Amino acid sequence: MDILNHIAESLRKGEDQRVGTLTREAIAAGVPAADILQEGLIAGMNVVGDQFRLREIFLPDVLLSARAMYAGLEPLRPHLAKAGVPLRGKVVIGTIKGDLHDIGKNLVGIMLKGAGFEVIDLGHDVEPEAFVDTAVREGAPLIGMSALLTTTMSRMKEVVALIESRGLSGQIKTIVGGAPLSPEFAREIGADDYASDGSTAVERVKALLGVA
Ligand code: B12
Repeated sequence: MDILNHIAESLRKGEDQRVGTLTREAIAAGVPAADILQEGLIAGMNVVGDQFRLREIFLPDVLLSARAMYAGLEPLRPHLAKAGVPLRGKVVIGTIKGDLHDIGKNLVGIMLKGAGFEVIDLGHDVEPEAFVDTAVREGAPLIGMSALLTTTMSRMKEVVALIESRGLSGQIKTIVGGAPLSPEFAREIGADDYASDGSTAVERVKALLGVA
């Protein structure tokens, strides 16, 4: 079994220390960070998601795998975020109210930082007002929202509505993401854009803010 399969398998089993060690070994062996992320960590988490849906595993198992994901992301972080890129603008990100899933949102934050954006991360379970208040206070032209639950994704439209009701349309743009979302959903709630993964998010944010 190659090292990326080992990482995926250890993440699935929730072995956080092993995932951290294997990730460091893969980095030292020169495996590209993007491959470690996609074919190791995310591949393992996808299996966890499928097993959880089929009720083959339960919430405590998913929590252990989430902890293992973070153990792998930690050494990977500086390699995903390239150093020395000039600042390109501020982005406020967070996971919407009621939703505690933050792995994907954190990955998007890492990728945006790596591309030279200043990222203000409000964490998870974020009130719609907090997104808009922070963007106004910080002078950030973009809000990125994440949702992993079909029950919380609809709350994103409250942020879009707040931007409109405060007369900030055009000044503050929005981009949304998370596994249950789609470009159609983004259009439906009036968000400016949608991205399905971290690297697409970087491209879409650059386009929205008109930076090269
Ligand atoms: C890990 C996990 C958890 C962990 C979360 C730990 C953490 N700190 O995040 C824990 C154990 C806490 C958890 C809890 C729950 N979970 Co959960 N969880 C998952 C799981 C297995 C993986 C999610 C993940 O991290 N994926 C990996 C990341 C990298 O992918 P991602 O989040 O999709 O992010 C990428 C893109 O979507 C995009 N993206 C994400 N955010 C953003 C934001 C922007 C701005 C942009 C542009 C892009 C973008 O880029 C990211 C990077 O590529 C999913 C299954 C799945 N396949 O999604 C279930 C899943 C999301 N959970 C589910 C459920 C039901 C729950 C619970 C309700 C369970 C319960 N009975 O209590 C609770 C909810 C708690 C709450 N209030 O939020 C369901 C949701 C079903 C639904 N229809 O809504 C899923 C789909 C599992 C399933 N198959 O049933 N969960």
